[in-house]
Amino acid sequence: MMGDPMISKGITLTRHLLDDRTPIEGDLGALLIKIGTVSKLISREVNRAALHGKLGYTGEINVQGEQIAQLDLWSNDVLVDALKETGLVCTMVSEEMEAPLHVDRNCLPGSYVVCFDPVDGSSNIDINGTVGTIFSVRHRRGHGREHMAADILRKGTEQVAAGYVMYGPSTMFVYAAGHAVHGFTWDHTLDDYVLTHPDIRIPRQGKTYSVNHGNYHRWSEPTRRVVDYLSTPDKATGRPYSLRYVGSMVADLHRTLLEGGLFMYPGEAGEGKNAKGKLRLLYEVAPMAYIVEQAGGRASTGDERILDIEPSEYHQRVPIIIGSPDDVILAEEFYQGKR
Ligand code: AHM
Ligand code: MG
Repeated sequence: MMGDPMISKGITLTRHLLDDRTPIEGDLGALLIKIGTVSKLISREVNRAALHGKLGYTGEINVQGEQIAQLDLWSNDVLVDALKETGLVCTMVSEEMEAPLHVDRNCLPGSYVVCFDPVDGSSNIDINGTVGTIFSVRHRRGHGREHMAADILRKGTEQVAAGYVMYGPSTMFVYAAGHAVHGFTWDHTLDDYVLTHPDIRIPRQGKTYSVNHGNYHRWSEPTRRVVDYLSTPDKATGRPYSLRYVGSMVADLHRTLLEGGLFMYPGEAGEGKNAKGKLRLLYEVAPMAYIVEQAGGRASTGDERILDIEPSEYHQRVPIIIGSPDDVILAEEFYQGKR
C-alpha cells in the first residue's frame, strides 16, 4: 500500500481523536488515547514475554474457573492503573476481577464505566499466537457505589464506544464510537498508531466460518445444521465455506470484519454449565457486536440481537453468532426453524 494517500498523510490515533471533524464527545477521545497508550505497553510485553519469563500460568484460577496466565494479570493491573489515572473512569469490570472496581474519586458527572478483557485468547500466549484486548465504554448514570450494578448491567446499545487491540504480526487498534469503525496500525518507528483502515465495512457475505469444530457433538441440533450447511458443497451458493479458527476472538473477528463470513461461539445442548457458550457478554460479546454492527454487520444469539440483551450478571455468558449480515441472517433461520 505504498503511496496510499491515507497512510502518507500519517493520521495518528491521537490526531484523529482530537480532530474537531471526528464525531466523538470530548472526554471519550482522551479515554481512547489512554487505552491506546496502555495497549502499546501490553504489545511490548506480549512481544518479549518469552525473553522476560512472562509465559505460562500463575497457578491461580479466575472467577470463570479458568487458569490465569501471567500476562493476564500483568495486563489487567496496567489497564486498571491507567484507567484510574485518567480521572474519567468511575467503574471497571474485567474478566480477571471477580467484582467490579469502583473508583470513588473519579465518579464525577460525565465519567465512564469501562468493561474489558485485558488479554483475550490467552491460551495463544505460550505458542506466540495472536491475542488481543477488548474494551467497552458506557456513561456512568448514578452516583456512588450503590449505583454500581445499575451502571454496569445495561444493554449493549448503551455503549458509547468499543474497540479491540490485536497483537498480531502488526499491533492494531480498532474502535467504533457511534458512527464508523476505524483501524490503526502501530508504526514502531513513530511509536504511534497510524490510520490504515478508515471506515471499515464488513462484506455482506463471506466465504469462511469460524467456530471450535471440536465441540460439534456437544452442540444443539440447529448449530450442527448451520455448520453442516456451510460445509456442504454447492456451487450456486458459494459453498463449502472454509473453516478458519485461531482460538482468539479478536483475531477471528478481525478477519471476519475485513473479509466477511461468520464467527460463532454457540452454547452446548442441554442445561449444563456451557449452555450459553463460553464468551462473556459485557467485555467480549457486546463490544464486538457494537463494532460489527457499526461496520454494517450483524450479531445475535440466534434468537435475539446481542445489543438488546439486558445483562443480569457481571460475568454472564451468551452464545454469539456474528459477522456478515447475510451469513448471520442465514444462521438465524436455522435457530428460528425457518430452515
Ligand atoms: P479468554 O478470554 O479466557 O482467552 O477466552 C476467550 C477465548 C476467545 O478469544 C476465543 O474465541 C475462545 O476463548 C476460544 O475458546 P475455545 O478454546 O473453547 O475454542
Ligand atoms: Mg476473553
